[in-house]
Amino acid sequence: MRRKIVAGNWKMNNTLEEGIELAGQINDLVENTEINDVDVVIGTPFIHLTEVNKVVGEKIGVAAQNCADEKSGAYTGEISASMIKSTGSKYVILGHSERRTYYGETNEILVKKVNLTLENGLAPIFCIGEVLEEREAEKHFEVVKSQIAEGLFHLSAEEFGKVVLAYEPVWAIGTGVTASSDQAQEMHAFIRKTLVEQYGEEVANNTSILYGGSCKPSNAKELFENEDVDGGLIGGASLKAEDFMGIITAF
Ligand code: 3PY
Repeated sequence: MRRKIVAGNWKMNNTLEEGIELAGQINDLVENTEINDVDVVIGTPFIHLTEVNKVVGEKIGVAAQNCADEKSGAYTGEISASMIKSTGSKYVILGHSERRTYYGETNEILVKKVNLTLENGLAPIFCIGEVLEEREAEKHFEVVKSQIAEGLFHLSAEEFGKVVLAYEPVWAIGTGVTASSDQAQEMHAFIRKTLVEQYGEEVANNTSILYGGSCKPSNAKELFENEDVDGGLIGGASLKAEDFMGIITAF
């Protein structure tokens, strides 16, 4: 059975001290709240990974927000998947629209990152999503399908089984606009159908597909009630422990 997952994406926020404090607050709330079988993940900047892994208990997994597209060597400023693994982290967020847009991350680069992530025993949280013009031109299904096919369909069914997908319509990121519950379900069902065609029913039914983009405590329940929405990738609302908990407990 697929897992329900609520993953925070802190983006480029929090000093080391602030990050440790926030992770501690989230951990306390998670430890002391009855949670309805949800995997909780915190996606931090690289500098936090080691310390946040020390602060959180078994109920929380830690994610990096990117990794290098090479194994090791003369790549100044880069952080490899094996380095991330060595911090005790379990996930890597890949292909976020901010990385695709601001850092020129192409599907070709993402294939290398996905492979290195999996080779190092980490689970990719692979982001996909269309921009507003693509939705207005009714190209959103086509765009999302090609992002998945070009970034992931080189994987075997067994490898794909370790991937978490996050559908984040770019027009809903940092804008305060959320996809309606129906829009989210429609796209998530389409994604699952695409996975059935490539990998069959079993793999598709076991894949967690998260929704991201202005997900907050006030709209999480409605989004998570959909059959094909298995949780959320949470931006701004993951920066306050209580808001983040409000989303985790929306299941
Ligand atoms: C958002 O909710 O804004 C995100 O980008 C989550 O990744």
